[in-house]
Amino acid sequence: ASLKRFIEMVPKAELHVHVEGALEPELMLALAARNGLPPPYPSVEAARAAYHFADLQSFLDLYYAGCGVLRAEKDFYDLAMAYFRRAAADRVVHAEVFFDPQTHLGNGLGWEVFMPGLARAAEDAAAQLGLSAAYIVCFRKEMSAASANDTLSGALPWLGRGHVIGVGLDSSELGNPPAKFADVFDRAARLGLQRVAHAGEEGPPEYVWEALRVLHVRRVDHGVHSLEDGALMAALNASRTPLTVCPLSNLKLKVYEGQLEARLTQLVGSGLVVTVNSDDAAYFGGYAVANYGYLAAAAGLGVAQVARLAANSFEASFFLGPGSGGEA
Ligand code: ES4
Ligand code: ZN
Repeated sequence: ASLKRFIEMVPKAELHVHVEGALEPELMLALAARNGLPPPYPSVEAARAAYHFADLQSFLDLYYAGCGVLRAEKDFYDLAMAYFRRAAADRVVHAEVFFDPQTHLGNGLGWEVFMPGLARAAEDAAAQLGLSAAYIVCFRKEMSAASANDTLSGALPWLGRGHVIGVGLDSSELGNPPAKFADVFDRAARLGLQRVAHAGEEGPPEYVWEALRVLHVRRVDHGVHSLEDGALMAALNASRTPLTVCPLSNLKLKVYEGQLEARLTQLVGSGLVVTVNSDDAAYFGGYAVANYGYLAAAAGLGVAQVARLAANSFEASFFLGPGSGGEA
């Protein structure tokens, strides 16, 4: 019981959360109605009942369909504010939040629709909730390097504190190794942006090596498949490159099916800078506290280890230190 209380109370930074993945079915259906769109599901219960995934792609299909209800600036404000309120209730005091511009651009929206809504939510989170927030633009890995480059161009008016502090890679991993995005990541580096990438979520350790050596990422998102390569684990340890691990996401997407608890236990014991994150909480069934709680139970953690994970989240954040997003 005291471990549960500690998990609830310890201040946390959240470093791997997709704002679109915080779209709870209640808000999804309300936005569909507000925008005169057909509801993606007949009811909240039907939406939750549909959230059973065989793998990453089967999740992404529903996630992108859900994004279709986001049409107006206020929709993005309401979505981000709902996440910040929920995160603050879990004692998240700092969040670096992914979003997928290509998805919204593909739905016919411009940057002038989604970005002011997201930015105003970050400002209100700081003022009303004491939660500092910034955004990381994700490029979708199955889309072209040219599309990623155009997306970075669209972000240029929005670089800086409380707005866009970095770039990442997300979406379909298998068959889309990171090196395709070498040039756009170089350009992001020259712009003073932080670089991260989803790698080793479903894909092999080679994709993590590529993210490190070709994209020069400061953090690896997921990275759980690094466990299969001892030299990679040693390299991540030596450079103190953090992994943003998302336990409930791995569970629901059947990463390491049957062996997940053992793998998470190994990761936490590895000495790497492991952090705990919620990824797409509305789809995977829990925000920060639920992810810490699941991991603590799965890996048999005590208060000292949970405190270490929370401390890691600040070490791994771009909030502190030279070259942090604060100066971008
Ligand atoms: C994602 Cl769990 C996950 N993996 C890759 N891309 C994503 N985008 C949103 N959630
Ligand atoms: Zn993710």
